[in-house]
Amino acid sequence: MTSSLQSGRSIPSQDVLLRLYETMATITTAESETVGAVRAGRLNAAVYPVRGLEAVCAAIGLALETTDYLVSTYRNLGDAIAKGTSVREIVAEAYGRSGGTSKGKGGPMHLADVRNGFMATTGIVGGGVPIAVGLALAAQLDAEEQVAVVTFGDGATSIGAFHEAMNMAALWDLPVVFVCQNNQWGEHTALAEYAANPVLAERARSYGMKAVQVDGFDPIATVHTVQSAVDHARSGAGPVFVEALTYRLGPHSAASDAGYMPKDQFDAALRRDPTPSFRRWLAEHGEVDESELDRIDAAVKQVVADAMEFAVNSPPPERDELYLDVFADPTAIPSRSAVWRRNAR
Ligand SMILES: Cc1ncc(C[n+]2csc(CCOP(=O)(O)OP(=O)(O)O)c2C)c(N)n1
Ligand SMILES: [Mg+2]
Repeated sequence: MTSSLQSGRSIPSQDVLLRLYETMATITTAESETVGAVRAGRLNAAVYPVRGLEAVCAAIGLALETTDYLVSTYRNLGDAIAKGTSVREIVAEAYGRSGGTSKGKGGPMHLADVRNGFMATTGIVGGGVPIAVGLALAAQLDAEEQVAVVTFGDGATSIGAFHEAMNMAALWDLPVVFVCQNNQWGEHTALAEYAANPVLAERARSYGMKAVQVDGFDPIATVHTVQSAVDHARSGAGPVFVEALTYRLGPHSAASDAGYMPKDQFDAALRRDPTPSFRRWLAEHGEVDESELDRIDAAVKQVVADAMEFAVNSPPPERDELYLDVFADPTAIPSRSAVWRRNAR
């Protein structure tokens, strides 16, 4: 990676650099294993690759406390790892196994881990935005110093609920950070083909909130930007919109192809692939010893291999589990057939 990586910002401490690299490497490795399992037919689940988003996810993880809230999308592997959910539980959930975050009953598109403040993920594009605003409102009403962060794609900024939520957050100075993962694509449609104004941060500015763009392939710039956005929201100064400029380094979903993406554009983005580029930069600039990076890579490989094994060996949920965690008291809700039988008497 070039010197543009620093973007004129101060270089974080070695501890922060190492944590940043470790999280990014964990995301890249876990992604490669799970997507590989889908393609090999071993994992039958809706898995959405996060390649290209590693720095953005890791920066959010660094900026948040466990008690802070994070709401994500179907493209959630990196966010979940960065927020502190174990790779074991994430992969087991993808396999629909009892060792998963929701005992295998949610699946990868509905990953949630409330103990770690990873509150919800949804397959409804833009659906997480009002949920995060609600969490931020709760934090404000309770006078808690919590911040809610929500991640979503570029396409989500064209959804009505996004605009309703943005307006409310700005009006009430809610402690929420909107992180737009602008990967330049909404499924098979390029940003330039659906957005009259491709600067998505300007959509947020129109609601009177602070809005910034950052190179999401530059981990250090992203760490600085996300951290100051979280600090701003936590101080009570209102919401911030961060448009992280990235590129989708793969197909929309693990089961689809990427043939419609212009090859030159894709190759140019791949040359800036965040995790290997950051590794090279760390070693070349002497910020971290290469042997330390090797040690991290080996540990990460081990964590992911262990998670894959754990998931495959974890049993599916028992039948009795089906109605647990769904309603507060399943017996209080009559089934359709019970109501029909009663009415037929
Ligand atoms: C409300 C809604 N509309 C359409 C879809 C179908 N859909 C699934 S993913 C997707 C693309 C969204 O693009 P973007 O917000 O940029 O996120 P990305 O997938 O690029 O991360 C679409 C249109 C959906 N899931 N929900
Ligand atoms: Mg997108």
